[in-house]
Amino acid sequence: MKMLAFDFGASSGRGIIGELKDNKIILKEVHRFDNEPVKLKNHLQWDFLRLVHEIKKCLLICKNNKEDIKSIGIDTWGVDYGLIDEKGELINNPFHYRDNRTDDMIEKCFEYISKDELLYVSGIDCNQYNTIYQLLAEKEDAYRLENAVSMLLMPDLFNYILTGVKKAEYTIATTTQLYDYRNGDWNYDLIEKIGLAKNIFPEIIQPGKEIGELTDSIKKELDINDCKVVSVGSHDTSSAIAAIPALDDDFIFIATGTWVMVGVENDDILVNETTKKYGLSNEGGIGGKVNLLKNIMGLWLIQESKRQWNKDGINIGFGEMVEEGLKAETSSIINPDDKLFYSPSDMPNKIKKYCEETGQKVSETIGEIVRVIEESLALTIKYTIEGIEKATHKRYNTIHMFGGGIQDRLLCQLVADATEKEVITGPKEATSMGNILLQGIGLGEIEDIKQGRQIVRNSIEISRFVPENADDLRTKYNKYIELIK
Ligand code: LFR
Repeated sequence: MKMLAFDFGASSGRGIIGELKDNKIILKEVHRFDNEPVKLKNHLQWDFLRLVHEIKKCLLICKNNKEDIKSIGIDTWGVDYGLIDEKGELINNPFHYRDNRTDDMIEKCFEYISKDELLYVSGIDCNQYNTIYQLLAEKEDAYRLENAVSMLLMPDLFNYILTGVKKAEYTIATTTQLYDYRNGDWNYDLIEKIGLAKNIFPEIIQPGKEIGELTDSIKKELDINDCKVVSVGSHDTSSAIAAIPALDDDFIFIATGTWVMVGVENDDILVNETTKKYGLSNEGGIGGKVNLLKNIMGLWLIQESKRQWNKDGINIGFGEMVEEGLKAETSSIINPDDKLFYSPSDMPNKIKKYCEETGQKVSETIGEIVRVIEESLALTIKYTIEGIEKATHKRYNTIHMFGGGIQDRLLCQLVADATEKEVITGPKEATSMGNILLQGIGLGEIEDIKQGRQIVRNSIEISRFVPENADDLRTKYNKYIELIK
């Protein structure tokens, strides 16, 4: 039984076939492509047509390889969306969450609702990329909203293109900051309050449900058979968490990729003074769980440094960068979440500038810069875990770390050293695995997440990192706390 997962990240996308066999899940990557935003005049936008093209290309590869695909599931990064007009057409390319149109929108939003109330009703921290601020920015060029009959978040938009069905999947809906956990539906009061039309928000569906079949037009164009499209944890973070190979319930998770998400699974949303202080969010999870987490500006800093070095003619890859970082030493620390690092442009220079302005030794070499970024990420992770432990009044002994970033053994070791906890790593392709598990649940092949996690455990090799050199980071942690004050 084969299922196809599309996993769109903010820098690349993948088409992966997952097969369930002997209580194991076998993944085969069939297509990988770049997802590079385009600056069109003044705004950073997603190349949506290209992404649809890549989906079709992948479906053709599957057809030519005679893969018998039973279903398709799509997951993407959070918060971004497209607007659909009354004829069913996409009004414009979806904006990138890093576009600067939301720069002043958080303050604007507080004209309608206080920060405290917003945090309590949405459970989500006020990050400028959240859909709520993007929609407020959208109001400044109202013609698009005036013509919109639906707002579809990215995975919902792809599902719509494939099936013609407009639905809002729960996990991705919670990233908007417009979802109301108390009613289990869109927060229509808030939507009205900020001046948006209620009817553009589609009906919410849970993960693991059938959305529809491929449209006739796609089947005809590609000459392919019927295939179901199933809702998965369509927010990539939620799919990845579904695939944690955990045997018990109490663990810290660290999802690694462009962003690093540090959190725990809870049964309900949790908002208190501590979650507010630490900037924690409650994002919709799988199987009724709510993921209390913080988004940390993760490997984005590494990706952007690489991009700059490559642009400058230094032909270095991620693996070599990690090797350089392993050999280097640094005394400097940055706050990875500083606004300075948010938008794309010369990252190594920004890091140098940050060190200079904070009176620290300026990192010069590639190794030093990689080391500064990764030690600082590990310290931010430690800080966040402290916040989570305080907020939940619990102590967690195990950390599960997964996603593409676990290939970076420097980062995994630094996390163990900084937190002084054991780190279990795997799977690397957590998001695709979670996506496939949810399709399996949707098709009745897997009972629930518990069984799904056991299947993941049977399927992968996990590695362990134990704290080795805690002293150095313990000293640096005090400096980090001073820095973020
Ligand atoms: C991770 C992620 C984060 C979200 C960020 C921007 O890929 O989905 O959860 O906050 O992307 O959408």
